[in-house]
Amino acid sequence: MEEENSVKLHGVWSSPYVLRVKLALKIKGIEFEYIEEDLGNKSELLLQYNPVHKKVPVLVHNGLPIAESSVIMEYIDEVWTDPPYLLPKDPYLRAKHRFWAAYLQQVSELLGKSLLLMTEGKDTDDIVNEYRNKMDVAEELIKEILPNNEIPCFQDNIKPGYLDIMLYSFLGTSDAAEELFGFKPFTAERYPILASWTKALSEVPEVKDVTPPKSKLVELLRTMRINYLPQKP
Ligand SMILES: N[C@@H](CCC(=O)N[C@@H](CS)C(=O)NCC(=O)O)C(=O)O
Repeated sequence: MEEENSVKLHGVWSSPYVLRVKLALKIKGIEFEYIEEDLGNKSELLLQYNPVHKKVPVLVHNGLPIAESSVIMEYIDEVWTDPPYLLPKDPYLRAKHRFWAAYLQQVSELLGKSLLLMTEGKDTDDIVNEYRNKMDVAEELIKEILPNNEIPCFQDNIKPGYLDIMLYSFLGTSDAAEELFGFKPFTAERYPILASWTKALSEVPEVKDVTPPKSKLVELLRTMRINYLPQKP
């Protein structure tokens, strides 16, 4: 039988989706046991807990599995009701944060596809353009939810929240791509708000604590590239 208040997270260290859940747990101050999965040889437990997608992250709370990073973050905020809150209490602001989080999710998928194509040595011009156009819109319009147009926009100005986590989970580790491909996912010149927001997040102790080291990510991308391009190590 599961002990009361047991919190387990199945993940892989390099996953931006798993990073979201680690950040949410750390920020809320929730103790958890972390189980590193091998996606090439998924554990029976992972397949049992997430039979639909068979993906990480999966959070297991008192024996009950929850899948999908956004769903998990909302669950955490609803179950652990003490502050800091991940989502604003005001319904309109909460809707706005969810709206922008969904938008950032689309942007992060474009970045993920761009990096995958780079890893495979394929042409990325179209997808990178699409990514940058969406980033331009975020840079221009996301300030509607920044209190007094100020950065950082941490939830309640105390700790990073849901939207901060969504932003950081794809921009916070993107400098690994720069080192390997010479591709800059964002620059302070073109995206001053998003860049200073990401930088502010990277300095928060809980965030530093769970961000994978850049050198390890670069190594992983390098290995993936070698596997895709065996003739060009
Ligand atoms: N929409 C999911 C995406 C999770 C996801 O793509 N996880 C990847 C690791 S980054 C995975 O488990 N991949 C295993 C597979 O595709 O078989 C979420 O937000 O949690």
